[in-house]
Amino acid sequence: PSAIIRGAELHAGYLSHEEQLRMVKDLRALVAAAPLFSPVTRWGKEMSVRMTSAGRYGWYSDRRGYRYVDRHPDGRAWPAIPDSVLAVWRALVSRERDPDCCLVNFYGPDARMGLHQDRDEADFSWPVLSISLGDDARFRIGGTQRGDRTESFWLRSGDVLILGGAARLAYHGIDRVAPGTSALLREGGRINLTLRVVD
Ligand code: MD3
Ligand code: FE
Repeated sequence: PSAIIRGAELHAGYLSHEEQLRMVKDLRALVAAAPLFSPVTRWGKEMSVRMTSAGRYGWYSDRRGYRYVDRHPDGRAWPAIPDSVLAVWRALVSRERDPDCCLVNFYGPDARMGLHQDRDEADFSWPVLSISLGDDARFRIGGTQRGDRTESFWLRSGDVLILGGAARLAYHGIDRVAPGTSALLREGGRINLTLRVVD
């Protein structure tokens, strides 16, 4: 890794431009099979980040709360995780076990993700792997308690972040994206992929 920040392993510039273009092409097919939607929190508020998933499970939220589900809200099964994405997991995390879920987060210019923990998965000994594509984003990470001091850094297109060990249960979020900082996506914005073992 190029840096370790609060236990998070940053592989800055891990993906070449060609690899990023390949991934965006695969993600366009993914989104055609599983359209982006705006999850609603249990408080009835629409999230500013649009989402979809691939793999055995996808992440979903509505007024009943958030959970992993085996189908897209339109009733179709989630598409397979693209090989271009699996290759990153296999190189950096495991050749033994593939992830169950690839959550796709799309950030327009005003999207944000508040500070939260990811704890809906059964086994926290598996890390979460995150891939950033498109515009730069200000990422914030703290400790395992909500009140712990936080640190922020920029995530840029092609960066890979691995959250394992103590960082697996760290509070984290996206404060803002910086519009127009990348030309990778013709529509602009930012895509974050997170690969997870769910059960
Ligand atoms: C730290 N996504 O989908 S990725 C999420 O950029 C999420 O869309 C952000 O937080 C995004 O849940 C941040 C980096 C990340 C992902 C998972 C983590 C950081 C994490 C899990 C545990 C600790
Ligand atoms: Fe998260």
